[in-house]
Amino acid sequence: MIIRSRKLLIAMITLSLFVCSCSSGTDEAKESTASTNAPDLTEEDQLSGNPVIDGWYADPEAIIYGDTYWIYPTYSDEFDRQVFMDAFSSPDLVNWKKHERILDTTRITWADSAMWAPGVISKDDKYYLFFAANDVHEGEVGGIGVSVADTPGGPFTDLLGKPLISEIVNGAQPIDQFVFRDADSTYYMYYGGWGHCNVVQLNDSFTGLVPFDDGSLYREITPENYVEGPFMFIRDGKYYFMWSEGGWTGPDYRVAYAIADNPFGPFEREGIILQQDPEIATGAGHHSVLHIPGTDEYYMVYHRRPLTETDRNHRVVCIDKMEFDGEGKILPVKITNEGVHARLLK
Ligand code: FUB
Repeated sequence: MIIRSRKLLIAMITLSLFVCSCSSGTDEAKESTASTNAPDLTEEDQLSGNPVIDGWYADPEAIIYGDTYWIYPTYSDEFDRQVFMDAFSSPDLVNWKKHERILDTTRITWADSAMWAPGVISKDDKYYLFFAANDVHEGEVGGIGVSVADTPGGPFTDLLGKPLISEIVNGAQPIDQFVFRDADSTYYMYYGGWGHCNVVQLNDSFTGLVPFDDGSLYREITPENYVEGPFMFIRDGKYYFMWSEGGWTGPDYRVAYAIADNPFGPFEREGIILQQDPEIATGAGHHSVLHIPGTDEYYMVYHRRPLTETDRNHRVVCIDKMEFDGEGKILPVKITNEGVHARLLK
């Protein structure tokens, strides 16, 4: 269990003040006095800190299952070492538990590397994890797969025994899938790298695609500047479509968005809402959005690169508040070292 809290920080400050003002007594006694004297902060005063989880991880997909937050990230390492996925769960956004190897290539026979960007959703008491594998190019084996489990922490097993999408359609590499449940319970999947984004409709069992009215299976919806990492949510009946721009290996990777009346757009670019801050971190992008049901509270969960790092894989998962103005436009997210306050779901 990783624990970071403002309470602990204040206790440490109190301890150092106490140490400075005392000329006698054992270290043990000082410590115990310090913690007894720490202000009695409520749970909400605890802060997550950023990064919220330890280790090199990227492309976080955050979701709420019951009274628990989950983060499913890419393990950020060289492609040939990306042969598994871990997940993280938390009751409050502050204390996170690691679930190791919820999915790995021993259970996905056609995948051998580059397991990227989980897209997760639950349906009919099952938990689904869509993933990309093999960094697939034309004519190669790989692409977007579907795995399923009985619990959010897995183990996830291959639903199809082969990729759901392996071909390059409309120039989109089959990676970075996001599964979206529309208001009418239709399931769509947005996906695509290499600067192109497609949407497909999933069948009821997630084993195949449903043709659109015109008979096509794939519809390109690429907005201006789109590179990869699509995400969609509905607020007040409007469709918010978000994506990453720039190169994921560089400092100016960022997130932009559009608002539409329907899941197919057109998606007119509103502007950038997440980017690097020279005081905090670079390469902030490939995000997901957490919404607390029944409230107007939103969080952006994303990856970024610490200022000390230039290695492309040295990416960490962070969380910050996301807010709207009175007209429903998303305000630029301030990336922080503090993260967010504890937020129980119960
Ligand atoms: O983590 C591997 C790739 O990097 C993802 O698929 C892209 O979105 C980028 O974040």
